[in-house]
Amino acid sequence: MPKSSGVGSSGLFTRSPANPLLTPTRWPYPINAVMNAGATTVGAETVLLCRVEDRRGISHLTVARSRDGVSNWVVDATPLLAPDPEWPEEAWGVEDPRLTRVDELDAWVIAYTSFSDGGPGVSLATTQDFQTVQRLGRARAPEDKNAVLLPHRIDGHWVMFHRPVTVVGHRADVWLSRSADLQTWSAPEPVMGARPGGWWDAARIGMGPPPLETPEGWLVVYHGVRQTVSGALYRVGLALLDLDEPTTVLRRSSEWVLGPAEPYELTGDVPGVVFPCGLVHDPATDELRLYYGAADTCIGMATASLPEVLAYLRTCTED
Ligand code: BMA
Repeated sequence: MPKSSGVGSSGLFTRSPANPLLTPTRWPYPINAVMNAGATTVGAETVLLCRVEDRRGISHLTVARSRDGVSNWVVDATPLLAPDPEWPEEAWGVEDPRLTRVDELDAWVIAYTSFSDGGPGVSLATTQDFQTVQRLGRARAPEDKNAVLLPHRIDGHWVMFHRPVTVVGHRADVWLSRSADLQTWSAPEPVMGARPGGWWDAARIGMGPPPLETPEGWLVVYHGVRQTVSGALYRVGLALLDLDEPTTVLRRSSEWVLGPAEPYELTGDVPGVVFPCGLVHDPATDELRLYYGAADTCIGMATASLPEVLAYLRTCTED
């Protein structure tokens, strides 16, 4: 048995009894699906930036707000970010946003997938109020997605994790690139790879929400994919990266900590998917709230205790 199996990897996260928190039927305008939301807090409110798939199959990003991060969601009547003809790389949609609060910019950076006939690539935008956005443009050319920015510079450079698909070998691993200005990015450096063979995260992996800074390292929540005869299974794993050198993996869960099990995770447009893009840490209670897309159809949330998550990771090895 793997070393980490005895310490409750399966009990670390608890689904909200209110799941699914957001569904297509409670949207203020007709849509096909709502999923994969970035998350943050603005004052006393939790803000989700939701990926909304319209009834053409094209995605845009719309804000939903709640006082407790669980109930009474108020959904904006119009998108915050929708494909714009001035940005042809978004022609087939904008997807899977991740939100990073960046105090140096007095703004949130939105890292999202911009999709067009060139394939999916990484784009960045900023917002100061979740009412207007300023696009920074394409940061990584196709095929690349699952980008997240760290909240502050390391050694003078912004650090962005992302998931290019390599031309040779067709691998889909997590890499990072650095930038002095959020415009020009360095050549990618490898961080964490899909595991081989029969592992739950063998087909491909990608960052979930932006890593959370903890005294023990950057806490990473990532998705891992297993290819099966009936399609892909998307599950969630954990890792810790070195605070000063985030290409260094200190710990990585051998087991997944959340996988599709509930009806709303097993039934939908893409069955068998939990896909986290948002993480909120409450410093008062040390509770983590993980927001995830379920079956590419609705949004779920699961809670965990940060001290318990870190205690679990201490029992894991680096690979
Ligand atoms: C990934 C992304 C996600 C999606 C997932 C499961 O490649 O495109 O947006 O939730 O597949 O379909």
